[in-house]
Amino acid sequence: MKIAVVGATGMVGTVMLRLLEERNFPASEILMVASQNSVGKEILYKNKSHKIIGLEDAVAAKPELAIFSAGGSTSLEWAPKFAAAGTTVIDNSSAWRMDADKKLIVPEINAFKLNASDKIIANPNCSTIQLVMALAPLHKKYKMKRVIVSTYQSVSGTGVKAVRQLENEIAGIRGEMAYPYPIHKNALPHCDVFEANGYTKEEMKLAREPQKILDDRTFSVSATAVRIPTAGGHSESVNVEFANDFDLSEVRRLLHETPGITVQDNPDTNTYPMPAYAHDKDDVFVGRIRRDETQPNTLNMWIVSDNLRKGAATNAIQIAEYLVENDLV
Ligand code: 11C
Repeated sequence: MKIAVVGATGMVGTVMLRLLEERNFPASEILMVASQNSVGKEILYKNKSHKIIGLEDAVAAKPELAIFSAGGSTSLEWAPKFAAAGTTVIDNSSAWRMDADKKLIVPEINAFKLNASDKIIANPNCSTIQLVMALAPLHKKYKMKRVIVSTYQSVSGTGVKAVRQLENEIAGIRGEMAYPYPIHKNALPHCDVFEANGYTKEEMKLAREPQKILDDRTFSVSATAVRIPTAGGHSESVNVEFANDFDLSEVRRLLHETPGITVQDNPDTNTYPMPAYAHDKDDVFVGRIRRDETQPNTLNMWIVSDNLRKGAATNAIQIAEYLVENDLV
């Protein structure tokens, strides 16, 4: 199997290569693909040096699979070209997620929908993935009506420029700004661009993507997305109103039994999910599970996950693994 990693030099691309190696992905050949100014440079993979190639050469090489993390405009232009050459594309950008003809996949929830004719498959937004991972088993059992989520998002979600901004501010160095304000000792209620309705694009992803992944438009999600000066992962405070009542110990059991979820929930020992712990792990961590005492059938919880792993690279590679294991590429 020949695979291409498009955006191999980026933050997600770098994690992707590390994971492909860690998980021993069955690739006989790996094409490192990046923008023109990186072409010709070398990347180390499995102790071997690989020359970076451009998109045109990568399409011509006809890999069976291409995993994209190169931004929306690159995906819009190039994913169809790869697909036309017979390559199955797994795309980590927002370009195709809400396209009615493309599937939006979190493997633990809806990989069963994939078939060999899916040539462009969308990977959801990072803050969506960790949210739906925890919501899916509870929705199945108690039926969600409304979700209110507030996020506390890592600077790594914005990219390398934002990570550098935080590092520079901590070190007292004046440098390039990824955000309109300092992020050190600050919290910005502003992830991605604002839309006409006053919400940010990130907030609207959280509102729309879960309905598509869970294939259900009977529940709604209202989101406030906040950038905080952390680097290890995204955190979410989540309030869920269900149609049916629940038992807290059953909620914990359902989450505990869900592959990909680790419950960390013991106030007696100060046990709860944190980005410093979730960093570099693949699971979604859930804790602070408690009843909302202000209204019936309503739950509060706290969800944390490494946004570059399960929120991006791990989820994309799990999709690739599913395609390979089920002979869909
Ligand atoms: C953030 N969620 O943390 C974004 C990063 O749509 O894939 C990923 C953007 C996307 O700002």
